[in-house]
Amino acid sequence: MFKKILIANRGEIALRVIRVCRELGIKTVAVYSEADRDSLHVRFADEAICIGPPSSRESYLNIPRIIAAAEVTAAEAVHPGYGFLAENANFAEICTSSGLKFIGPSVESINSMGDKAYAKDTMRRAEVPVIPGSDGVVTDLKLAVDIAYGVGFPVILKAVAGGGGKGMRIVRAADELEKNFVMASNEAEAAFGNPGIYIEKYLENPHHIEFQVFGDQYGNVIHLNERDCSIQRRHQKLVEESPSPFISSALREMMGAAAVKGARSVNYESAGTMEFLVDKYHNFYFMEMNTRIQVEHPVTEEVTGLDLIKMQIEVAAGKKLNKKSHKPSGHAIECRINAEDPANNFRPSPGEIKSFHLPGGFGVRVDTHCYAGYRVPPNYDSLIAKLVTFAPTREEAIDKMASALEEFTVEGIHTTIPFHQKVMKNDLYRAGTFDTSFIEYSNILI
Ligand code: MV4
Repeated sequence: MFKKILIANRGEIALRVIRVCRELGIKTVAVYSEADRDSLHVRFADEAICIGPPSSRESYLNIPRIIAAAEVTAAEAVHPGYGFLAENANFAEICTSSGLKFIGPSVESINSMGDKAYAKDTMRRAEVPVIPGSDGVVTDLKLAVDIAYGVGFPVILKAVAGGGGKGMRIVRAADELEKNFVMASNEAEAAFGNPGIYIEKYLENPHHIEFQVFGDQYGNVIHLNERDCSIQRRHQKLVEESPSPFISSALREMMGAAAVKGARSVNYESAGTMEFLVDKYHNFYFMEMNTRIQVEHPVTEEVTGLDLIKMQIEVAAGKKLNKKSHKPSGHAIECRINAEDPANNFRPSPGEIKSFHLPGGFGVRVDTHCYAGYRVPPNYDSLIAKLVTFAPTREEAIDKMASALEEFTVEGIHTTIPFHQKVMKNDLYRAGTFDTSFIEYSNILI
């Protein structure tokens, strides 16, 4: 086992990793920006190194500084958390060539999923259903028109270097294709330094259902069922749950088998997520693969009883996956508590938290790095806490969440708590009849 791990991240995920390391008797090194001097990850780690000014680009994305911090502290491995450098193949490669174990998938796996069109081709070859559309990147307009007529309008244009909704355009008729194709390509070039665009049939109001997968260094790959992440706003997930109220056990089995087949085809090691869109007819299609631990991983931990961060560290150290079937049970829901004002278009609301009271009790979990007196910096992601409830049934998990939200008090800044209270009371949500357009048609923001 590793003796010392550097955590190349901040916030609740840095704390989450530090806690597991302590349980395993592993020493920890925190890195932090000047904006995070008073953060708990700095205080809870055995050692902490300042890696630069507040801007992410100069701190949490600063590869030479992070590698230097690992070298001076003699860390043996790096946990990247999520966001920042977690899916940066260049960072994983530099870790490896510096003699540091990158706690995540191989450079090859990250690369094979980083280009979204190539990832789709890879999955198609592995016989995982993919959304109908172009084979890879589309370079000229004439081909784009042919593909669009082939799959039928509407179509969606996506950046091969994008993901998570950035740089997408929906095209409803042939005469809109040319200008959108040119604009999408220009935007992709500006945003990602890669003008590549691919085309898909646009699915109306799909469900976003993702499968947690896990691989070890010996070719074993398992899945740990799904998370339904359909409740999103502008491609930011707000509520996640497992199991999905939309899929049958038969569909779950088919999607799980496809997720494992896809992950195995890229020799996947560590925690990963196969994202699928599911249409109203229950057809499922691979969309992208996230080659990292995700924000919403606690939902899966609650229903499986497995510690996914601990598993990542153990697998990275060469441990074999336990393949005996994990039988998920019960229902888990996560609400993302962000420092944002839901009454004002989810405008960021950084600043000092004056008072902070956490809910608790049986089946209630809170992952947070915040405390009374903590100043939420304006420089990073606005997530301040993940509130997770677990109960035998979905209805009980929702009721427990409503109660926990009631108890959760944050003063000094705005949070998404009032929004989540409305969701938990919403009839469509409670009935389990929601898809990715829920926020629009539920009128929940009005
Ligand atoms: C789609 C789609 C419909 N059809 N692709 C949004 C995030 C990005 N990863 C892909 N996204 C979508 N891709 C096809 N072919 C609809 C969305 C989409 C969406 C997906 C998941 C969760 C919320 C969403 C909200 C709007 C659009």
